Amino acid sequence: MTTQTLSAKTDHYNLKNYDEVYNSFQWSQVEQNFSWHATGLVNIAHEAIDRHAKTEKANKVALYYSDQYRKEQYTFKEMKDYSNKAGNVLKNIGVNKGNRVFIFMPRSPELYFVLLGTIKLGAIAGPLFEAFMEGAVKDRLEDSSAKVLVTTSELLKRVPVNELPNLEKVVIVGEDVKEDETYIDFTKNFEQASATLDVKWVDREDGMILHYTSGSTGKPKGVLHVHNAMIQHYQTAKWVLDLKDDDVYWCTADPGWVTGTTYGVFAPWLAGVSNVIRGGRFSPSDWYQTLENYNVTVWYSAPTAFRMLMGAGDELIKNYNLSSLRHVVSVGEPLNPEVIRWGIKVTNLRIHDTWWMTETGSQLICNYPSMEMKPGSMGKPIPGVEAAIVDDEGNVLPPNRMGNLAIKKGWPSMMRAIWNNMEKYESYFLAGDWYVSGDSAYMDEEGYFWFQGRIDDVIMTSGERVGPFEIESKLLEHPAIAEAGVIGKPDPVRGEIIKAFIALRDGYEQSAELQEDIRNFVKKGLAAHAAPREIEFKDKLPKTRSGKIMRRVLKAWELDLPTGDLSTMED
Ligand code: 6R9
Repeated sequence: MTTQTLSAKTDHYNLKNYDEVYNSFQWSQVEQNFSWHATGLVNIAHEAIDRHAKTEKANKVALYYSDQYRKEQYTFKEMKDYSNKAGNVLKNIGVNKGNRVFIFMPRSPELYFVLLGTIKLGAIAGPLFEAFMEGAVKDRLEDSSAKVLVTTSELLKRVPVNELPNLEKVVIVGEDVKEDETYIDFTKNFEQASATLDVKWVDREDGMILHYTSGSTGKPKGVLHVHNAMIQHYQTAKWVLDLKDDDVYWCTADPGWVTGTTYGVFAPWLAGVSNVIRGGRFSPSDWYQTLENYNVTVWYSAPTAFRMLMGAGDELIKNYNLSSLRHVVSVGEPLNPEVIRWGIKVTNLRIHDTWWMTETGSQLICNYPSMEMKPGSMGKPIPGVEAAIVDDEGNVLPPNRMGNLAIKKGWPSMMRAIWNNMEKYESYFLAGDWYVSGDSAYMDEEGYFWFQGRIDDVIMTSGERVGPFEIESKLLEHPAIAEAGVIGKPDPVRGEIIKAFIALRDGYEQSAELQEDIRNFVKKGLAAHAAPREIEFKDKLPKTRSGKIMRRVLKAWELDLPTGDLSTMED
């Protein structure tokens, strides 16, 4: 265990006295900021955008958007008008409170207008990664009974519209869209739409966003978040992102990942700051240029990106002026101490780790700017949140004992349902009271939490959370494959790479050509990032008596580790 600490100058940060605030804080103190205080009803999109359009912030830039082809900016007033227009496009085709509207498109200003417009109608937005292939798209639209999909002409090829009976309308963002009963031209309708919209006032417990996330067993789960989450989005923007009025903030995440909505949309705009969104692919020079061009002050990214920037070399970064940066934050995977050291070397800033999950809706355990930092530790729970290490019965373990990282139920942004599967939802809670994260960790004597790994087998590759089951299911659709088991294999750059163990059907011979064919099959059927980089052929795979593939055994073989208890293993 490393106890090396890095201290901060605390005077100018938002959460100056963590211990004092932790001991006295109540979430009700934050609630006073929002409109439900007066009316009992609320809408997170109104609070994030429209509220500021009525103040001196109306002409402040809310969104700085850029990609390879576009460079645009929008004030809070313009964001209000354009999200109203997008809302009207959806309202005119019958979108109502509670309907699921899925958004399957690359980052663009329109994506953000549509997301906000959907939520303004009281409907539930379902953002999807543009990398998804047909099977992945279908699973999610089917499970959620989506009524409307907003996509581009390009991505429409991956939407099996005829196999989705609940899907009533497909809104296409693009040129020369042929309209009929099903297909709607976004651009034409957006131009004609009114910029005035009656925001639907909803209960704070009403749903607003549905993020699908992978588990190690079963299909991807729809994690439902409600408007009430805004309390924590807002407060963590202050405490953890340390956002202040004159900040220019950049969160690099795509809205297909919860980080790209909670911290790419809601948190910065609830806090009323200028938000940078960069479309297109990762490229080190592009990213440094983005930081320089917009004079970004607060930057939220992920260890995989930091590691790739590190890999691009310290010479490259010297070509850019990053002197505007004052606070750097990380999420998604454990933040390696070497990365923190690199950050200090090249920017003179500490990178602050934050731990949370799709299911938790916002940050829970963090390194605050005002806190002494222990590199390699995730930090401490935010005020208003109780975290502990518990055993499998829910008993709290003493310091330095590894166990289940658990959170006392009831923080404002906690998920409220797994769509269509309340049994799964209930299974997250031990003894009714502790939310069990599925991560293992320990807490030291000073209350710092140290991440150890996933208890189940979910793979984190380049910051994407990939469930082995989804990949295995796809592999089994390949005519040559009898059995497949997928694991994450540690990789210094990507966190993990995907390795597949495959047993072939009779009559098929292993070959390099077949490996390539299998890889392409997953690429086309699921997503490029889900395709196994390594494939190994086996006569058969280790399985439990109930037929579950034992990935931990595959992993142990691969890494030459002890296999652990094999009592449930089939013969
Ligand atoms: C926001 C997000 C959640 C899982 C989580 C854990 C891993 C996230 C981490 C971290 C170590 C951190 N994770 N942050 N592990 N240190 N700071 O990532 O949501 O995609 O649902 O993933 O990611 O394993 O349980 P999600």
